[in-house]
Amino acid sequence: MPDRLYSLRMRAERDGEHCSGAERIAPAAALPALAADLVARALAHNSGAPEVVHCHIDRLPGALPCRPLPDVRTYAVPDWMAGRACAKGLLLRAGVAAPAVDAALQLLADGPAPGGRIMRGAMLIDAFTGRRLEADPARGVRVSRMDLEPQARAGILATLAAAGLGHQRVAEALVLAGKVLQAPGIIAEVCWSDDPDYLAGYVAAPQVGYQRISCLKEAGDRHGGRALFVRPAGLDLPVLVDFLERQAILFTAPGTILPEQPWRG
Ligand code: WAQ
Ligand code: MG
Repeated sequence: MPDRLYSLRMRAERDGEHCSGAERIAPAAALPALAADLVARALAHNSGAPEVVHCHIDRLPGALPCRPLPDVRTYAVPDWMAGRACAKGLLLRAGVAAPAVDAALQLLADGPAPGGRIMRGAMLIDAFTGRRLEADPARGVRVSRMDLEPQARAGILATLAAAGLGHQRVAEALVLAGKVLQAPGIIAEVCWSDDPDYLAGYVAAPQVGYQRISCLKEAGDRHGGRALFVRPAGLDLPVLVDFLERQAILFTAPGTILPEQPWRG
């Protein structure tokens, strides 16, 4: 019987606004060092010192579902405006209606929480109307309880690094998008960081996987976030939110990693 695994969740805030967060799954023996790492990360985050750091550990059920990570493509764009056009094209291709794409990209650009602030979680957006579905527009839905499988972790990170994708943000975003793409009723996700120095982002969709876009915002821009587009027909919102927030999932292998290509619209 393998060791039971635990979910470790960290998130930091200041003045009620999200600063940073992380999601890990690990055996008990790894938790003290991992918790110390995540607390150090919360305190060192370049958005400034947090006021509150939440660290939450809970034990997971015995057998967790295991999946491969999504395939990865990278589209090279000359600047953030071309990047937004690329994101729009990829979202339309995934089946999101134009008004929903435009509404989501505008919200991410302006700050999707009330007052133009950063959200703690993701927006849930009706893929046809663009209407927001999450109960609390400041909190959003926090995708939680997902990680690389502990035994497979080093190998997957080495594969990503060998493909030029060694930045910690890439692995974390791939794991998050990997879980989102398994969720019932999801058509696509779009994301860029709130970090003013990290300009790449992605559009993920079930048929194509994780499509990186080399630049989605201007250097120095503190806005960012995530929008998950949901098919309204047959939607069971509580089931979807429970899956995203509570159902644990592990990733055991990398997907196919394709070479960078220019975006040709
Ligand atoms: N669940 C839902 N939303 C989240 C979560 C989560 N677990 N973590 C972060 N967010 C939202 C929240 O609104 C953040 O402000 C926003 O996403 C951005 O988070 O391939 O680093 O951690 O080069 O700043 C993507 C591209 C990087 C990586 C994304 O996001 C690549 C990134 P950040
Ligand atoms: Mg961030």
